[in-house]
Amino acid sequence: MDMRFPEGFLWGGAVAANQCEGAYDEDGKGLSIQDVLPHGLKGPVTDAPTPDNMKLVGIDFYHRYKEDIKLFSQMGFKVFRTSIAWSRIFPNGDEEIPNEKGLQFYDDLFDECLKYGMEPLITISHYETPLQLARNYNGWADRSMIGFYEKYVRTLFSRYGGKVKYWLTFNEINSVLHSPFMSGGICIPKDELSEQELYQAVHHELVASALAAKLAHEMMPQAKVGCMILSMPVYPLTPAPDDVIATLKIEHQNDFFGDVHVRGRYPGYMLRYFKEKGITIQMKPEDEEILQNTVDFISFSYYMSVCGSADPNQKAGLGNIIGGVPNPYLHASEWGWQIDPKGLRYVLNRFYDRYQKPLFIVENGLGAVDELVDDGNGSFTVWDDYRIQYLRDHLIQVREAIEDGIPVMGYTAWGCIDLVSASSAELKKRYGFIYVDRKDDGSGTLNRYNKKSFGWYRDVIQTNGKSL
Ligand code: BGP
Repeated sequence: MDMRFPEGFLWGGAVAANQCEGAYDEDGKGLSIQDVLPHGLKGPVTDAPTPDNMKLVGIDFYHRYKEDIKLFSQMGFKVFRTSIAWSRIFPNGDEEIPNEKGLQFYDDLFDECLKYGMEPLITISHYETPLQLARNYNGWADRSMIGFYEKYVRTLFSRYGGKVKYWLTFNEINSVLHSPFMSGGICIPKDELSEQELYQAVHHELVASALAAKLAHEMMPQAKVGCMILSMPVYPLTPAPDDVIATLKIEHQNDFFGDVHVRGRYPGYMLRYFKEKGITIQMKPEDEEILQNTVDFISFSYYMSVCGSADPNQKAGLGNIIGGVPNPYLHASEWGWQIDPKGLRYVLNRFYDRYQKPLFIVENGLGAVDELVDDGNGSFTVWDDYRIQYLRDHLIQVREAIEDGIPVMGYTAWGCIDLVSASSAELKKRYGFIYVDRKDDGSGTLNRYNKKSFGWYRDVIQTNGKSL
């Protein structure tokens, strides 16, 4: 098979503002929920930022973005995915006037990308709800969030419409079911939160997402808007029909989000679920119509697959926010995430069979402990052959899916530069092609070093996949 990818394939990398920018209180930025998460995510949120919170400094991307974008350009990135920190634009989330310094920062960042011919791919909300919206309104549990989000989105579209073509409405929108605080700013502890409240919050996000698609199409005719879904294929643990149906039900929990974004209405299996659970979603008369503003493409993260089983004794293993029963045929990463390259081909096929929309892989990668070593000539590097292996195996499956006839728009490797992990809030779980000298005790120069994978990815991009 010719390993070359289609012409114009958008190769690149992805980060999120809260995991790399740092500068948590600079230039008028307000606090976000990330600024009060405890170190290592162990324990309740803190009242105020504490110095052991790795996100406060991150990798100092806020001050070093020029150096970093230059390094990305040396790898030949065609696209760079990042998010906008909502609390830089509206520090409390609900003020009238946006913060000009925050707006200026992203103007400068996007200009820097465009200077190197790199398209910005922007996540509007990536686990960064302004803290005051969480504290005062309970985040997405409250309908007023739709209005605050709308205002934020209008501000972004009118300011950056000429610079940003690709927009994602919410990072991993389905994760709010599993991580209501981080994903939705909902302050009620998870075990006290009812499904009624949770699905009401989901409804608010879905309406907000559709509203963003509507506004984008009205305000920026050139723009393409995507939903962003945490994808995780679920295979039946056995061929027993009960396991197959149990698997279908787990899949439906995720399909629900893509279905609404693409079909513009609630699917029957969800209406049945709500009925059986006694859940009544409060809707405004206009909601049905708003939901019909569907997305142009589907983007997703992919790290692992899981199994589904009807047996309640099967225990869920570790995973990317959503866990699941481990697959006996797969090996796991150091963090217990089961590595399954073929699952990526499967997921691409499944999304396309279901929706016939272009697909964008906006997160994929291996989180690992890296060791920076002296190469003997006074320079330092990381020999991350394990990361190259992981990425190569997954990209081969992307190529297979393209061969299956799937329109894949692009691929942005997650954490293209080391950053603070979302699930563990630590820096020792590294994904990057670029090593950042910062440790979890806060020490380090913040200097950047290219890993072995840096040159490997540069060659992959340069040859459009042929060198894989
Ligand atoms: C996704 C998030 C990212 C990212 C990634 C890797 O769930 O969208 O923000 O961090 O997973 O996860 P982690 O950082 O927990 O290894």
